[in-house]
Amino acid sequence: MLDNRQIDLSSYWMPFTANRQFKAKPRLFTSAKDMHYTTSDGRQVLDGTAGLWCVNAGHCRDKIVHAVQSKVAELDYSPAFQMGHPDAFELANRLTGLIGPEYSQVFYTNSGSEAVETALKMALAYHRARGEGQRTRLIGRERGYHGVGFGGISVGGMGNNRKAFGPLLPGVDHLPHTHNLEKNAFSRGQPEWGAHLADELERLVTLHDASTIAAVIVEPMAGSAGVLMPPKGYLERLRAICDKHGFLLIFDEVITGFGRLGAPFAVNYFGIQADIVTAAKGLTNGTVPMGCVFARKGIYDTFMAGPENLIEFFHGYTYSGHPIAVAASLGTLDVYAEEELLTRGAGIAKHFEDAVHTLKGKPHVIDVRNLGLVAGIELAPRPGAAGARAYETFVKCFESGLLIRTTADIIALSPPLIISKPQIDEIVERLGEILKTVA
Ligand code: PXG
Repeated sequence: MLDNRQIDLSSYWMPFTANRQFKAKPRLFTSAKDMHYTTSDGRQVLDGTAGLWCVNAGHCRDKIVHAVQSKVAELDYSPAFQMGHPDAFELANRLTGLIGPEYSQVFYTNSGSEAVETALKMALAYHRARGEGQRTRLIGRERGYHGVGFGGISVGGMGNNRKAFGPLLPGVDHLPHTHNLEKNAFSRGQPEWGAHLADELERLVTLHDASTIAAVIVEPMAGSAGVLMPPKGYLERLRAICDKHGFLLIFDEVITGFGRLGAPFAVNYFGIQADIVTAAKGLTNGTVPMGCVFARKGIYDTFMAGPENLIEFFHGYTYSGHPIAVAASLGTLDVYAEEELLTRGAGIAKHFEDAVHTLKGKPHVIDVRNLGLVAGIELAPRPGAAGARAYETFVKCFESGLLIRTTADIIALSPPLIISKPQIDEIVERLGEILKTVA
C-alpha cells in the first residue's frame, strides 16, 4: 500500500488530464490482473474500459508477460531500416491471416496516432505513384478521432483537439457526423436513421472535384468522441462513393480492431472492405506500445513498380517492428486464438446490450447505445457546465471500484473481452446506483 501524499507528482505533465485537479486528488493504479486493477491504497477496481480500449484479453496475462520477458533477454533491439528479425515477418503473416485475404501487407508503427499518419501518407504517395499526384485532399469527419499527430487532428473532428494548434494540414474537409438523438436515441445496435449522411461526400466532390481527393478516413464506429454508431447502410454508401470516384477508404480501427465488435476487425463485422486499415491498442493487449497499418495488395504492388534498389516508401520509425512489441503481439494473438476472444463478443453482445439498456430511465440518461462490447451512455449536461456530470460519475465510480471512461457527458463502456456475464451486470448495476447519487 502506498500513501499518495508521499509521491511527488509535480514533474509529470500528464496527457489529456486536468493536471492540477488530478494532482490535488490523484488516482493511481499499482497493479492489475485479468478484469481488475489494484489502486495505490489497495482497492480492487473492475475494469469497464479495458484500460483505454486496449487490454482486450484482460490484464497481465501469463503468456504475454512471458513472451515479453523472454524476448527482452534475447533480442532487445534490431534496426528497423534495411534490417529485420524473423518474428516481425511471422507477426505480419499472422495479422494478415486474421483480418482476411483482402489485405496483403502490414506496416508497423508505435501507436494509433502514428498508424494514422502512416495511412494518410501511404494514401497520398499511392496516388502519386499511380501518376495522380494531384489527388492530395483528405476527407475526415466531424467528431472523428484519429490520434494527435498533425495529420490526425486535421482529418479529426473534435474541436478541443484542434483549436490551439494553428492552421493544421491544408486541403482537408469533413463529412458531417452521424449522431442524432432525436432520430436515434436508445437504438440497439446500428441506428436506422442516417445512411443518407454518406451522400454528403458527393457534395464535397462537387465542391472540390473528385480529381483532387485522395482518401476518406473514418472510424467505422467512432469511439473517443462518445461512441457514435454507423447508421445502417452508411458505411456501404461511403464505400460505393469512394469506388465511384477512385478515393481510398481508410478505416481507423484503433478501437474496433481485435474483437471489440465481436469479429476480429470492423471490416469483418460489417463485411465492408476498406483500402487501408489502421490498428493499435489491442494489437499488443496494451502491453507494449505498437500500432500497424494494413494495406490492400494493389496498394503495395503500386509502390513496388520502380527499380528494386530504391526505397519505395520513404517512411518509418526507429521502433517499427520493435522486437519486444512484436513479442507482446505474438503472445497476445496466441491468447486471442486459444480463448477465441476475437469472436467472443458476438456471443455475449446480447447480454451486454440488454444489461446496458436497463440504464434507460435512470437519472440524467438521455441515450443508451451499443454495438458488440461497446456502449455509450449519454447524460444530459448540467446547465452551464458541460462534462461536469459525467466527470462526477467517473470519480464516484472509481471510488466505488469501477473504471469507466467519459467524454463530455458521454460514458463509454468497453470492457476486456474476457468479461463474464455477472461482471457485466455488476458494471451496469453499480453505474445505475451511482447515477442516482449524481447531481
Ligand atoms: N485512432 C483512433 C480511432 C483512436 O481511438 C487513436 C487513433 C490514437 O491512438 P494513440 O495510440 O496514438 O493514442 C485512437 C486513440 C478515449 C480514448 O477515452 C481513446 C483513444 C486514446 C485515449 C483515450 O476515448 N484512442
